[in-house]
Amino acid sequence: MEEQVKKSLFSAVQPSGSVTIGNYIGAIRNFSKLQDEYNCIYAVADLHAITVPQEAAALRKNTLELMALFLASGIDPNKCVLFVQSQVPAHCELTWVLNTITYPGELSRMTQFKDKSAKHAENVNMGLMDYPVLMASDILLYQAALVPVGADQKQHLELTRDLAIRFNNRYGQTFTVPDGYILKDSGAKIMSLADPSKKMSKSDDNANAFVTMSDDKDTVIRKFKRAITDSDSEIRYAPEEKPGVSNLLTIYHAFTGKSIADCEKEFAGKGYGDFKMAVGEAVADALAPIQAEKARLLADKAYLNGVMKQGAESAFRIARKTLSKVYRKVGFYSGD
Ligand code: ATP
Ligand code: LTN
Repeated sequence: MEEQVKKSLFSAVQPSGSVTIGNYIGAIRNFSKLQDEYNCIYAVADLHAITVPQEAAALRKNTLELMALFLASGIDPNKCVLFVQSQVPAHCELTWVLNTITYPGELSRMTQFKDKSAKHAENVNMGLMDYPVLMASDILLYQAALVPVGADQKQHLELTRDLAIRFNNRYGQTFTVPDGYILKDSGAKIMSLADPSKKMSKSDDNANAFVTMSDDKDTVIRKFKRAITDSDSEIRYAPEEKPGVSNLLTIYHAFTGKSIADCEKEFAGKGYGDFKMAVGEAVADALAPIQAEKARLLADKAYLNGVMKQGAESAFRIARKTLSKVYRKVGFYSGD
């Protein structure tokens, strides 16, 4: 009889600043929903974070905060492997090998590289260019079949597939070729509150453009009150025509679980002021228990350290198998 083996799934988020409700809706909140169906491996991608300037103390703080947020949003460290990327050296080791089958042109044409080099013109470094190869290593080390990410990461995933196929062709079957995984309900891309034609991003210079997972109730409500809508007064979902209002409806839907149609009905005949207030309240109410749980976890550093240690050990056990196979295939002498 054939045994049903669970597929492996890998994803990561960078500890590069305060996590926004966009990161949460598009990525993090989905992670815990996948943990029963798949072998889930989730990382805090601190090696990726240093490809743009980071302050050491802030990076350490953001790493702990992101770990606590992962746990507070329902990831169970006994069901998943949850770890900090820099604590598992295999990620850098595989990156070196994959670098030798990657062409510079493949990396210099990546949209994220072009955007981030324009934004950090004073620090266009090799790490920024190599970012996608490190990301490919993350995924391939765990033989992940699926990678849940937002649409902005599609190009990186394509490169990961190309590198896996190229290595397998050159050295024999070694890596699982992964697929992207977009959850049915999470196609949602959350847009900036200040300019609904741009995605909500934690590195936006305008703090009113995003709501972070740690904003308090007053801040959340203030930011929604200021959110850009339009001069019309109809609360209707029409992303092209009414991007601001549609974005607020998407956020309301994501945090309340009500369908978009029900949300439209709920606000029929009401003004934008009431609508924005209701969205702000719904978001603040949804964030409150996550913030409380996160604060509780952050106060228990010994527990967090333990989770990270256990996670790094489990990750290392899986990663080591793939890395040994790679080292053997490329001809590194191991002594046995
Ligand atoms: P940065 O502004 O530093 O580039 P970011 O806010 O875009 O960061 P990342 O750490 O690059 O966030 O992304 C983490 C995850 O969140 C990814 O899977 C990404 O696709 C998803 N994500 C980021 N922004 C949004 C958004 N506005 N809506 C939905 N998902 C998002
Ligand atoms: N680049 C990703 C974060 C990331 C990632 C990964 C996502 C690093 N390594 C491996 C999926 C799989 C981002 O979301 N910005």
